[in-house]
Amino acid sequence: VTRHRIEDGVEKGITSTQGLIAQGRGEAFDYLLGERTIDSADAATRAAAAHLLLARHPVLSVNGNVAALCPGEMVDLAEAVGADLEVNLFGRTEQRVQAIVEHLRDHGATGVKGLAADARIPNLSHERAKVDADGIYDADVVLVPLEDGDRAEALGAMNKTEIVIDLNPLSRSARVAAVPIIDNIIRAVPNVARHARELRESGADLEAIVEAFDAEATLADAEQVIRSSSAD
Ligand code: PTJ
Repeated sequence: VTRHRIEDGVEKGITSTQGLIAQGRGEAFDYLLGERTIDSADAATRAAAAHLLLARHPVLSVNGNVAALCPGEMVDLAEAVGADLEVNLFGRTEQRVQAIVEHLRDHGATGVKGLAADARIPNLSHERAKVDADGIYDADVVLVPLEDGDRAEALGAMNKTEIVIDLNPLSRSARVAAVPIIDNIIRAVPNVARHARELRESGADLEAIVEAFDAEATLADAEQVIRSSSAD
């Protein structure tokens, strides 16, 4: 099913051909993780939900793979935590940004950012650095799923709290994240939204959840599960 979504994404001009390679990489890691949400990833999604709820201005970054795989789930998460959605592409073309904005609108999004591109992430090459001044540039907490390492590092250098969803615990983006979620985006995004709603309803101590989270232990646990390819 996910492969067909990515194929459709390429056909509709939403997903890049590089996105096909990223999908294959992701599938390999998901297979090694047992195609399930391991306990440490679930704890990370809960910490991510706490960060997003505490944020002054949370933004969820959407690329061509994310738009093809889980557009409705991203719209729902944005609603659950009061975040903006912003299209931010590695291989940016105005046409592809427009196609993704329209695709997200078809899935219920209003006010998707990314078209203005009136600010720049410092220390990144021109096209990839384009962001909205009142979007990612202004955000304090950014969700950057299926991300390339350079941009993740540059966003981190802007002192933003980064939440990364990536099936590879050794990827540079996962390693620079305040909260790395080592899980398939298809499972992780609805999971973050569910945790956010539960945390809000229960009046949980969000700061304590953020404080207690250990990114290094999360990465080490996922790596250990992959290396042993056994239950966590
Ligand atoms: O749409 P664009 O132009 O912004 O380009 C997007 C891609 C994904 C092509 C670009 O960001 C890229 O090249 O990414 P990388 O460097 O291939 O990294 C993608 C990471 O996401 C890899 O570590 C994959 O293992 C991981 N990944 C792939 N599919 C999934 C995934 N992680 C979680 N869930 C998935 N379904």
